Amino acid sequence: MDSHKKRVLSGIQPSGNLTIGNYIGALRQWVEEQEHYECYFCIVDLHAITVPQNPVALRNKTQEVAALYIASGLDPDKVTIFIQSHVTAHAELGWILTCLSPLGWLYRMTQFKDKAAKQQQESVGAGLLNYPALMAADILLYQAHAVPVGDDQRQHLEFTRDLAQRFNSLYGETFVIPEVMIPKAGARIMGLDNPTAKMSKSEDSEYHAVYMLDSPAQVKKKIMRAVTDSLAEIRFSDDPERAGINNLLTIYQALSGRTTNEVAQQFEGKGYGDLKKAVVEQVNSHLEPLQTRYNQLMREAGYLDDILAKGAEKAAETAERTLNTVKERIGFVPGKPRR
Ligand code: ATP
Ligand code: LTN
Repeated sequence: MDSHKKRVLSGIQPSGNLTIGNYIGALRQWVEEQEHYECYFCIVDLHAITVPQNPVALRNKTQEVAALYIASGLDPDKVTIFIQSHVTAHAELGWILTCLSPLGWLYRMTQFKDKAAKQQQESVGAGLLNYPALMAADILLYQAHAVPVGDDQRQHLEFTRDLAQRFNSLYGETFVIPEVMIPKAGARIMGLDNPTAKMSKSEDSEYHAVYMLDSPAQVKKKIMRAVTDSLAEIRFSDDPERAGINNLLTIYQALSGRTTNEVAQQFEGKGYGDLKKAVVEQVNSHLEPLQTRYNQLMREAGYLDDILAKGAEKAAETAERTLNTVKERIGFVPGKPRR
């Protein structure tokens, strides 16, 4: 890996089946970036347990997400892929940054408010509130210059930048201040059953999301049932009443790589059924080759474990360097950590 390249870090939680929102908003841009940056991509299991998880499902999903990274086109010879909990520096810096995070900043996070509202108040874990400090640790450990994420993560990136600046001004220049990198098309794919809410992998209603491992028939069924409106006009719009059609157009545009104008022209005067069929074709033509690679990977016993072991080793080397500097700056006595 070329050490003169700028660094990128990002991650996805193994908290369910990856959706085409994760693919369009995150994974697809990572595949582009691997050519231009020194990249670190992790599967953030420590973040996943900020809400309750079934242990067996968590283990399976963690491996599945790793395989989907590679099936989407990430090349393990070019990028470092690892499981967050395999690199203990994340939990360590996460704690240090938790101690530096003002409660006011944490309570302001919309993801915390949304996710806390979905649980019984007494069962909301403290980890859900501290989530952004751990995310900041993920990013700052690698001195990442850029963080490619969907639009919903913008606020967490602002938090990371503010916290890094706070640390730097208290203890001296230590962290690179990272930039957020949001895709131009498809930064916020909405739920098919409710196009005013973000498509999310931990939403379990049947017609909410297209999953990356859905069969062509499932994709078709879900998209043909997507909520639209009765206005019978296909155009991009930010009118909430037209959110369903806007979402389908956005998915089509992001996957086809066409411009907004090209897509608008293509569907002018067409019916909603035509648009839905075109979206089904686009989605399936992306997912089919990806699923073939996924199935091959899952058959090669040991291949994935090997990549993840090498990835953790490389990641730990980079992360430890930053962590040691941080420990020294805040006044910890140097010593060899014991496990
Ligand atoms: P959960 O529902 O478990 O919180 P999620 O589906 O929101 O999960 P994350 O693991 O939180 O997924 O996000 C992984 C990456 O995918 C992030 O960069 C996030 O911004 C992006 N992403 C998630 N959902 C969408 C979406 N609907 N549209 C665009 N990008 C998305
Ligand atoms: N919070 C992110 C997942 C995440 C992440 C990160 C993304 C955890 N650590 C570091 C980018 C960089 C989410 O998508 N919900």
